[in-house]
Amino acid sequence: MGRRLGVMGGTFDPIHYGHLVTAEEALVQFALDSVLFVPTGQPWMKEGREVSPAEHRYLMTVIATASNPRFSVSRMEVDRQGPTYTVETLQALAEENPDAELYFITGADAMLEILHWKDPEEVLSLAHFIAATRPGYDLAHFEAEAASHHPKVSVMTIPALAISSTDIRQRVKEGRAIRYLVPEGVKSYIEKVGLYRLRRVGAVGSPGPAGTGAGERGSRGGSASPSGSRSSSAEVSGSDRCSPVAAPPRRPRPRAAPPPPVWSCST
Ligand code: DND
Repeated sequence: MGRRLGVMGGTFDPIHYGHLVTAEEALVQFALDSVLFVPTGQPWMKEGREVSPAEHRYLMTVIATASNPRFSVSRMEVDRQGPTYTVETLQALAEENPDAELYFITGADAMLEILHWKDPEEVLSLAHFIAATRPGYDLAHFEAEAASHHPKVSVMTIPALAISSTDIRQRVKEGRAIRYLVPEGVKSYIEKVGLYRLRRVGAVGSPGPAGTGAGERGSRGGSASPSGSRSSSAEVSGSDRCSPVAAPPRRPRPRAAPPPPVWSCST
């Protein structure tokens, strides 16, 4: 029997314990040999939304999976030019691993979107799909959708972890705790690089398969050093890029305090 290779695709902005539990459950429940995490390069379906640079998302995924010998991370989508399409990833993985059966792991809700992905029939022909549902998930809703009936789609129940990347980003922005939602190393990386704290500047266009509209913002914008010591102008606007400049003149008022400095960020 060939190897059973799990493929966990995601934007991972940031990766969290919900993603890791899902991959581990798939490994055990579907007797997979290993799981390959594949962070997206330019997730075209998130267009119009700011997405952190691919290099940061890739590094956080490496950090999060480092302690599990059966998890590894691919740069394939990060290094590929243009919008990220799963069909191209699965084609490349099938070619590189001719002895392996591919199992694409995804949340059930994301699974239902698959008919809107690029070349959905081809995607479904290249891999088995494991759709993860949490206890209490409305299975009737899932089963009512056409994609769930495909012979290559299986449902997997996982422990409920109401964690989302959206919530984590919001928490960081508001200075709230994210400990125990993400691995400690990912938390440290977010703090060190300053992700999610400030609004990023710059935009990268990424049309969808039908060439739809403007792309996501800043998904690949510049490369980050692995040490995270410096970010490019299209990434996080750190304090090293900001300096006080003279405040605009104000009408003098009796006993008025001096005007505060205005911060200007070079881009
Ligand atoms: P997301 O942006 O949803 O990733 O992307 C998932 C995959 O779909 C990626 O590989 C994309 O390239 C692919 N995709 C999307 C759209 C179009 C196309 C391809 C195309 O080819 O045209 P997230 O980082 O948000 O989440 C990663 C996975 O983890 C998802 O499957 C999500 O449902 C799941 N997840 C959870 N599972 C369990 N518990 C939680 C979860 N939070 C997210 N708490």
